[in-house]
Amino acid sequence: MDLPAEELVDKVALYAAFTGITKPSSDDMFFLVVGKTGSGKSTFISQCTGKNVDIGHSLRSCTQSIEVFDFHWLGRHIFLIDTPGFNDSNRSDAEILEALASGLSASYANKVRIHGVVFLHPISDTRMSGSSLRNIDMMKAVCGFARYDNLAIVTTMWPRLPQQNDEHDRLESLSKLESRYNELRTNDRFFGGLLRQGAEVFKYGADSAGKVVTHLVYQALMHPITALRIQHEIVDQHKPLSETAAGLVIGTDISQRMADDEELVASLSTTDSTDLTHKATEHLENCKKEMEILEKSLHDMHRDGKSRWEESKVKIDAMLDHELEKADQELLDVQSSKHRSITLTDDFEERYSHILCLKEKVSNIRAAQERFARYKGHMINGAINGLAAGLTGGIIAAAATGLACNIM
Ligand SMILES: Nc1nc2c(ncn2[C@@H]2O[C@H](COP(=O)(O)OP(=O)(O)O)[C@@H](O)[C@H]2O)c(=O)[nH]1
Ligand SMILES: [Mg+2]
Repeated sequence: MDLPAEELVDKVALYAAFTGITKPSSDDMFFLVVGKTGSGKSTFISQCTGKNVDIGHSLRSCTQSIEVFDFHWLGRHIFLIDTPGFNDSNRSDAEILEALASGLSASYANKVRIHGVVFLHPISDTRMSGSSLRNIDMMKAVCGFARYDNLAIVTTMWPRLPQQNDEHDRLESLSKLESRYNELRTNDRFFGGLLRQGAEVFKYGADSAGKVVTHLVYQALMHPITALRIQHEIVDQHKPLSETAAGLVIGTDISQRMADDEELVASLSTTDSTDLTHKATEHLENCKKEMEILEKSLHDMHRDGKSRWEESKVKIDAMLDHELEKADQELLDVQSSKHRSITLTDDFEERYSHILCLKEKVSNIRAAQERFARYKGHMINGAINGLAAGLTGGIIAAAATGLACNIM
């Protein structure tokens, strides 16, 4: 079983691959996985990787930041980049865009290419909710492809098992879902235009995650992507987030909300609605904070990322030290027979295998520390690319913070 410390360093290694700190091989492929919270991103990734991805069964969004997963398929090393959905209850769209843009810019600056995009959409959405539309708009703004051959739209949440006793109801609900599916495929406000521009649509369940990945691998070989629009805008054109297509979508929305709040505050100032004034003022402050995030340039994200990395580095080191100390102590106790259960059973074989197990644990943590020290060196010295290393630091820092919460 993997130790938390090892998992942590594995995460660092996957981020290092995505952001080009360690050079990927020319056969490696990187796919973005996007869609609103609860659309089934983690479930899809779990099916691909066979690994335990944090699948959200509550309203809380599990992926607070970008997370990277990997597996082998068709003889290639495939990386899936799990992204947080826009219009989420936990984080503002500006924060989500910043996380996405920092990761994608670092990656592009270090010559790692995105090979395709998986967009998940729950067919169970009875009508197109605001968050579904927002996520479609943001995907288009972030990618900005001339053609969408490298996009797989995966509809999720199709009914699973047929219920024999309510066949009539099942057929009726299926036929409703099918007509919704057809509307999604034909209406340009949804996926119509994207499909005409080369995107492919899948039904998750009837179509496996492997089929989707296979499609994207072949598309990537036939239609390689040079850059996503947001990567080009930030890295090549030096635009701040607010001037990118994705930043403009969010910025317009924030400006509208600010105008509404200002109007509300002005109308309330002469009345006695203290609570409402307080709420509107607080909301206005949050909007201003979001606007400040959008003002960030590549340089600002680099600086912030670097300082977050410095903080997280200390935290990760402390976690590794703590784990090693605990395992060392446990080993000492067992070796000196202080461990009660072992003394009581007095079973030589059991004791011997326990000692071996603990020795392996200690050596695994030491190996994790060594691996981490190597990545740390790259980040600190900017050995590969000073600019991107700082950005990567920010992303790893975000991941490390999330992991620290899980572990402690
Ligand atoms: N019925 C059904 N449930 C699903 C499907 N995909 C995901 N879920 C469930 O929907 C919830 C949210 O899925 P998750 O993968 O965490 O979504 P994420 O927020 O996009 O990562 C979880 O409870 C999943 O078990 C699907 O295709 N069909
Ligand atoms: Mg998830």
